[in-house]
Amino acid sequence: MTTERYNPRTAEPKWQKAWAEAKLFETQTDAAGEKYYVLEMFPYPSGRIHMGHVRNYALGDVVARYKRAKGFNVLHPMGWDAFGMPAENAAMQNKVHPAKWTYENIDAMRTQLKSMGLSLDWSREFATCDVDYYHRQQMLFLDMLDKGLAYRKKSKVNWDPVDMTVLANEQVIDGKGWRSGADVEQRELVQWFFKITDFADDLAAALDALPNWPEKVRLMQRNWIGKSEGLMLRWALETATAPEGQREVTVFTTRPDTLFGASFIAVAADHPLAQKAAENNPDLQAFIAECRRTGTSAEALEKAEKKGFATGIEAVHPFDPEWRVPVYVANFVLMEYGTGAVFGCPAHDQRDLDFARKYGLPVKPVVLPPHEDPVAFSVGNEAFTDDGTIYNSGFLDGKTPDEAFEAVAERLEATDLFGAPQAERRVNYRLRDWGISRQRYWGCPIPVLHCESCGVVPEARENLPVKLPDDIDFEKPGNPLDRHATWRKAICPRCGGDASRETDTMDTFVDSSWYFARFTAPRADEPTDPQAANAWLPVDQYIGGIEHAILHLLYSRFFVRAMRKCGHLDLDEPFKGLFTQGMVVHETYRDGREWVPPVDVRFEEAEGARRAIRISSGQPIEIGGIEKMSKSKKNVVDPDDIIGSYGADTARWFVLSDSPPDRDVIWTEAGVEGAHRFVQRLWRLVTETAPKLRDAPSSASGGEDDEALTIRKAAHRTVAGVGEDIERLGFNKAIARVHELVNQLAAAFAKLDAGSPPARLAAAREALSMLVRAIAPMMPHLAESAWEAIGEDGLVAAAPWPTVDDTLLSDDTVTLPVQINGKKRGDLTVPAEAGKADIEQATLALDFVVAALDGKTPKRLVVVPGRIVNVVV
Ligand code: ANZ
Ligand code: ZN
Repeated sequence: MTTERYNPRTAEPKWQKAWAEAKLFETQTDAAGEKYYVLEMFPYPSGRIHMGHVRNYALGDVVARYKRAKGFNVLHPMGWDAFGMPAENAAMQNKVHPAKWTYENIDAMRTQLKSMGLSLDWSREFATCDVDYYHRQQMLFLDMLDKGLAYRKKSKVNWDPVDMTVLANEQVIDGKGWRSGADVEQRELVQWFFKITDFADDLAAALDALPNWPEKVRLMQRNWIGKSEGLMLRWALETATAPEGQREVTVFTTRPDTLFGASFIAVAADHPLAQKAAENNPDLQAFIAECRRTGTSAEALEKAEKKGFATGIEAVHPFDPEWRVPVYVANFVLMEYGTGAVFGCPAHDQRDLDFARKYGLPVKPVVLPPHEDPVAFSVGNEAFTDDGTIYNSGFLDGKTPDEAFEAVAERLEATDLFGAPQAERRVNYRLRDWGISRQRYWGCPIPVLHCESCGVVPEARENLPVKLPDDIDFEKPGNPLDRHATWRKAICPRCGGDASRETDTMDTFVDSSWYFARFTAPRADEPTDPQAANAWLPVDQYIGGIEHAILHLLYSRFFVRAMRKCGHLDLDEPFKGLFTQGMVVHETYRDGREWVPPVDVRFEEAEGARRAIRISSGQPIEIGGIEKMSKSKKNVVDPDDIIGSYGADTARWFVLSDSPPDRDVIWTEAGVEGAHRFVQRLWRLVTETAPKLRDAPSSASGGEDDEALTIRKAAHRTVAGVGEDIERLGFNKAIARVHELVNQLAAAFAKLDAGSPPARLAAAREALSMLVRAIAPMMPHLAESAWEAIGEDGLVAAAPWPTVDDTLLSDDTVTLPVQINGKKRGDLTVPAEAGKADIEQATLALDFVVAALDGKTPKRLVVVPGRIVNVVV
């Protein structure tokens, strides 16, 4: 009998259309079933989807389809993170309007995503650059302004004088603007901020309530928030050395236990004491100016050489009025952290040690490492930062650092200095408020006005949205909104006088901080419909790249807290489960200094080695390392090409099958071909078996037929295992099970004919139907074609997950690895009591063994019951 090959090019569009027409994936909030919200991080509309998207969306789609089959009311939406610089760059380079560029890209990428057969609710689609969306974002902004969660303050920024814009720290490379290459300046600008620090404690503490997040992401967030408990400690200044009017300096320290090891005080260049001291000191003024030229970021300071300037001021040790320590201005102290002043204890802090060695300051150890001799111990060029026993420290001697911390805190809290306690406990956070002002066009306008008489005035709600003007020019650098002829002119909603619009737009991270909430009621007049938001949120499973582990997730966590305060939803956390997928990587190819794309490469086997030949030149080229697919190394494979030649199911199957989803997957042509062969094999199995089952009884019981029971057990076990694997996001394991089941069924079905016992035919029919439903989340199109071929009703995408008969799961079979010439090629599952002869026979029926033998008899067949089978060909 001949069967036609499965043709994804006709089948896939057909099923996509059928799903769309049946509105299968359009979700109603009040539909039956427990809610399940699965979301993949929405894409930036760069123009085309890449393999990373394919992997991300395939992962989420398996979960969505599986949960739907399990009876959940599944929300699986898609949209576009559509504001941002690339659209403006395109406008500058290609003279195309950012909106046109963005929406054309969205159209192209939507078509691509649809060709993947994703079970998305497209009726909820939006782009963050839609007026409808940013209108609601402006409403949120005004609410946050009301609640004191948005405010303006002066802050230091990296200013690119050529592009005339503020740059993020990451956009400053070696002190130069990433695009312009110009020397970046530090400027003070009035900027808008969100008060994320209001929630610092909760954002850190609530991480413990997120067990379904990767531990490493929680750790990264915790470090980013950087909670530290310490003391605000006031030091008196020696009057004779202090600038006029200055009598004390307050430091923030987390190590008051090391106070007897203090050897200097250092303050930031912008600290008021430094400013005062510099008034009559040009050298200090010059030093301060030099400090300001280093970047603002903590990383920049970390890398810079530690430098200080002795001010001549002396501070009095809190525990000894005779003991004086010198005060320095130092480039490594950040004005924005703590108090902008520290005391240095060189023996127990590496930075302080480097500084002390450079300026010849004392290094007195006060924490003795375990098992060290107090007389002999000294610190060389490495500070001792671990735990030990306090010594050289008067009343603290013999205590642990924690005990000493307490003792110092208690004593200094009770000590008076100029009429107030000398120390106070303080919790400090590394987290800073979130600066959201961007001097860009393609972003959400901040809806406020500047009025000459009223100052900063929020735009009236009824005047929203503040729409971006369409007529803009990108001829000159800087913010096009600033130089627009009329857009800025507005009327003050408070006094009716002339006002001008704020021209800053919001950081695009704002757009992505609440989109998951908008999806729950995408057309609501208010930013959310609180009922829908509370019904759907939190997102049960969020899936995306680890590159968003910190900012995007933290900002979203802040947003649900802010939105709760404004009454838009009532929710602790936005994402209950988080999964960060690995990258898609590929070999690189090099022709001299030129990178060669995989499509221009073919391979030859020469002397047992694999050689790469450049197709266009016929010349051998170098095979490089396996790296993340990137345009710069040209090691990219276009999803369109793969879907065009093999179909979406093959692409989905391959990205899901090859490695655990949190690891990188290596894209290989051979792997894709293997996936495609499997698609065809499944199709053959279904279409060759279906006709034999036409008269099979519809209910399978197994009965007394052993073979029927074996078939049923295999199917039920596989489905149970696949379900568990999908729940745990172990897709590669689920796929391995399907492979095994197909091997078993192929062997069993080959022996079937219309005259086989009815029980066996019924078991086969049941197994086939279960197999089709088990692959449906991963290969939804092939599954539909197969569903139709076996004569089932309706769409498999709407069919329930097969019910597993637990009595068939008991473990009286064993699975043995099967090797061919010593290399594992597959598995064999046999009844636990199977003897050597049974196992031999079953091995020889495995189709990969049949293929390897190619009609010959094996040289040897080694069976170790319960352990392994080896076929020597
Ligand atoms: C004395 C000391 C002794 C310190 C010692 C450390 C080790 P975390 O944990 O990150 O909060 N520090 C405080 N403010 C600073 C600023 N504005 N710029 C640079 N450094 C600053 O770090 C707190 C510690 O970092 C503080 O404790 C202070 O140095 C320093 F053996 O005080 B410590
Ligand atoms: Zn006014």
